[in-house]
Amino acid sequence: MFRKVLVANRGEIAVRVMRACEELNVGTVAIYSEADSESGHVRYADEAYNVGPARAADSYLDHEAVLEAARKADADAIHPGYGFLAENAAFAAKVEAEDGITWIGPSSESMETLGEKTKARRVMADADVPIVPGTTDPVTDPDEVRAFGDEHGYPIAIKAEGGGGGRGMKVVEDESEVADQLESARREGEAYFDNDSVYLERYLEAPRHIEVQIIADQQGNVRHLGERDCSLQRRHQKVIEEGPSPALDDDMRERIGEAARRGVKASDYVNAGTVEFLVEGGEFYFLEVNTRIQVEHCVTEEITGIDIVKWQIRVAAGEELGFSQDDVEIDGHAMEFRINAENAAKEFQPAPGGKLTTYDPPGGVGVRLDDALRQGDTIVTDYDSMIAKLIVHGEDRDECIARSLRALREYDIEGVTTIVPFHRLMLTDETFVAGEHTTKYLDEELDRSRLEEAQEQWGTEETASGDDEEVVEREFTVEVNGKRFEVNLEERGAATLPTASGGEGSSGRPEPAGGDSGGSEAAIEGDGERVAAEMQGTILSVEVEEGEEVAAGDVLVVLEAMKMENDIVASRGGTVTQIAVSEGESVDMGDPLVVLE
Ligand code: MV4
Repeated sequence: MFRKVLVANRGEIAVRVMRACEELNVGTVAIYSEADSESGHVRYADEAYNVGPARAADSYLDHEAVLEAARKADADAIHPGYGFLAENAAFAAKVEAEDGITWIGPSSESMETLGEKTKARRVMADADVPIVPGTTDPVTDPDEVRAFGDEHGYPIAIKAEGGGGGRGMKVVEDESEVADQLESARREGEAYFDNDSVYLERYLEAPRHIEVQIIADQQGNVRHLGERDCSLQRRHQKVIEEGPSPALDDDMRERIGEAARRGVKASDYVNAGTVEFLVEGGEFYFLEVNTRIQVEHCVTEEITGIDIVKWQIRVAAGEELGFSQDDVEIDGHAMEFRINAENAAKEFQPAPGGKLTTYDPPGGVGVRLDDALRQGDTIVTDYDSMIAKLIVHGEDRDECIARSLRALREYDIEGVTTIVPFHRLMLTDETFVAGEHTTKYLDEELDRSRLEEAQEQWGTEETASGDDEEVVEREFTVEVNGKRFEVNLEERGAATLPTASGGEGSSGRPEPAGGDSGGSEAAIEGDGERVAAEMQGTILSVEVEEGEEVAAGDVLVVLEAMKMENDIVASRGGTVTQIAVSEGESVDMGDPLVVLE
């Protein structure tokens, strides 16, 4: 077993992995960016290393910085969590090549193989796993698409080889759209994934999203741990996950689990993974493999009693799985509610960070809270709007729903807006309670006015800018047993010393870079209102032109961040006098996007 594991992540998943380490009597190392110096995962770890500034590309995603922290800490394993570097085959390969440090996760080769969508489809088809009718090789010619349409009918999904999650899919409704959509899919594939290969699938109109949890050891044992239903999504973002699925009967449950096992076994896969399927018309079809632990793994842990993260660590250390497939039993029902700092009544707009003036999570029978927060923390929203996960277990789905309502009523959060009101609404929504929602329900069917009512009834106000206490940094030289150390101390709440240049916001941190971080090149002129990026991300589209009149609420720019599409809207009417960004550009929090007079 390892002595010390570096968790290359932050927030709730970092604490979750560290808890598994603690139970295995393994030391824990955290990494943190400047934005996270006071965060919960740093508090929890035995030791912590700064890997860089707030910008993820310069800290959590910086391969060398993370590896250097592992070397400095003398860690003998790295757990990536999810997101960040969790499915980065190049980084996994670097860790595999590093003497004395083990990668806790599937091999970089498995990531490469299963990350290439057409190859994954071939592997699955060869293992007799049903795939969506389509091609297992890339297509380049519109005539290939038309021929596919003649055979299988429309609509057709054109998917990017390197895509996944919510990106890289175009839907062709009829033959007239073939050439444009094929060109658009290839262009976006090149822009976003550096890979213009695309393949075809018959488009399923309103599927459910069912995924099967897998764990495999180095001795060739592969177990499935049942399925999760992740059909309740908004713009490809999961919000509530549950298990077992209310849409599967026992026969399909058995078949989909065994299909996942066959597919993973054929891939020589080791460690934890998830096989995603689309389910429609009583059939299931392979979609893709996620080669990491997932946000929603807790649902499976609660209905099987199996600690997946501990098995990840033990399998990486060479241990054999200690249970057979027949030992895996599904007990009761569980739901996971992602507690996102977003305002569901405002198109799930990310809420500004703030001080958690009240943080009083629920408890009691069947209630699990995975977070890295305590009252008084300042919410860091540089990376992901999810601040916690509430997981609830009941003896059946009805009890799970009743218990979840009780837990959400108890969940007292003040100081930042969250989607708790949305969750309380869904637990009284007829379609969701009946388990009849599909992946399109939130985006196309739910009445938006009900979100506003829920926010009115159960929402909390955001604090203003929060009375951030002053942070004063002082440098000291200390001598211990004759050895001198230079030490930087941060004093919170102390009187601010007069500084020569100022240049820091109330937070005590430097203001976000002013557009010189790979963001807008144009100098911003004039004294109009500067509409700035609320978070780091990539410009998906610019929806206005210079000189255009806009009204309050009009979408100016769509920013892709935290795997979500975020509409940046005009707060008031005006004329667009300058556009500082263009499609595909990356921007940092605070970078100017548009100027309105
Ligand atoms: C599909 C599909 C329908 N038919 N493929 C969305 C992103 C990527 N994970 C695959 N996705 C889909 N692929 C075919 N052939 C519908 C979706 C889809 C979806 C899938 C799962 C969960 C949520 C979704 C939301 C919209 C579309």
